[in-house]
Amino acid sequence: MYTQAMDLPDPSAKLHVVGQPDAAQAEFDLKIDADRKIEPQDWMPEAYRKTLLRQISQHAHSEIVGMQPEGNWISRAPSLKRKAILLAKVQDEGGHGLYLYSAAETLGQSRDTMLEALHSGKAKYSSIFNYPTLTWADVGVIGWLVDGAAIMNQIPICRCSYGPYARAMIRICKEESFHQRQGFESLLTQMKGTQAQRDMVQDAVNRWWWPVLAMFGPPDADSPNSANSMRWGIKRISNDDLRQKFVDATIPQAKILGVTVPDPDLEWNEQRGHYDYGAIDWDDFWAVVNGNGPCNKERLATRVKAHEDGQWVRDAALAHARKVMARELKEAA
Ligand code: BYC
Repeated sequence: MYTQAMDLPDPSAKLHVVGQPDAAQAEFDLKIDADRKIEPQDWMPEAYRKTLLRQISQHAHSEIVGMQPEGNWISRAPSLKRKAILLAKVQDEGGHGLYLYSAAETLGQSRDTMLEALHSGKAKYSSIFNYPTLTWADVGVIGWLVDGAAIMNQIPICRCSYGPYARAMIRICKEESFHQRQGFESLLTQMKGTQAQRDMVQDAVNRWWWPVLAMFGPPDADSPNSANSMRWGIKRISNDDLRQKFVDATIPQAKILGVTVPDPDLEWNEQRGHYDYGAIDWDDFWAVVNGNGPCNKERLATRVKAHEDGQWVRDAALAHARKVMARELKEAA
């Protein structure tokens, strides 16, 4: 899928001078205007490449760190069926991270460099994974709300102008759709159980609702990257519009489940044809993004330890690959 990364860039790209219209820039603009894909071997403006690299690597980190809150519950899942589903889901998230690191590598940055940025705390990952999973209901709520928000945000990325990112997102979205449904089904089962189970689900919804709404990113007016990303077809729908679509799609589902969301200002607005919702605590969001959420330190420490503990696997895989290559060279000689 990503063999394009092996292609050499067009040497004429070096002739491009930022800010001066030239043939490469004109061709790029033409492709963007015609909604055609930009591929790794194509010339692209440096700012486009940087924006993609930033978003795709952050997205990859989110998938990998996102394995932790639910991974915590694999050994405590209440039945074999739930354990098998959760194992598959967490494994899927790991796979998403790998497709996305591969897509980011086509932009000329090594995976080691990206991982170093994550492990040193320099790179961002989604705010949502810095909250704790206190009960089994949290696992269902992550599937229903977090993966639900992820699908809403990621379906438009299937049409992103950068080919490798758009293609990776198609498979990711199919899997996210299963994740969302399994979360909803798990919660539906719990809501048909005892009063204690229903209370546990409601408590989890109360804790996750606002962080999930914030997950779509700052309001459009405070989103510095949106203008370029929209112009370049990286983002297709704005942060606020996606958030609104998510609220509108989710409230009817909450009614089916029999839960409420912790927002006294939530109200259907007949005139707008949308739900109005209350103010998001952006100070809390930025505190979490800047490393001061409830679990930031724990998540990063766990990730770094997993990477270090896995060094022997990477060493063994490399040693094996070297042996295979040496054998093939010997046979070919
Ligand atoms: N958390 O200008 P803006 C999953 C940052 S994985 C942290 O609007 P942009 C799953 C933003 O990076 C879900 N930081 O930015 C996995 C920027 O800072 P920098 C992850 C955030 O990029 C396992 C600054 O705020 N999804 O679904 O235009 C289990 C200003 O924002 C957040 C993706 O990564 C945040 N929530 O828009 C279950 C999707 N929001 O970089 C589920 C791909 C904003 O300038 N990413 N920031 O220093 C995107 O669609 C966009 O990057 C965003 C932000 C909508 C997130």
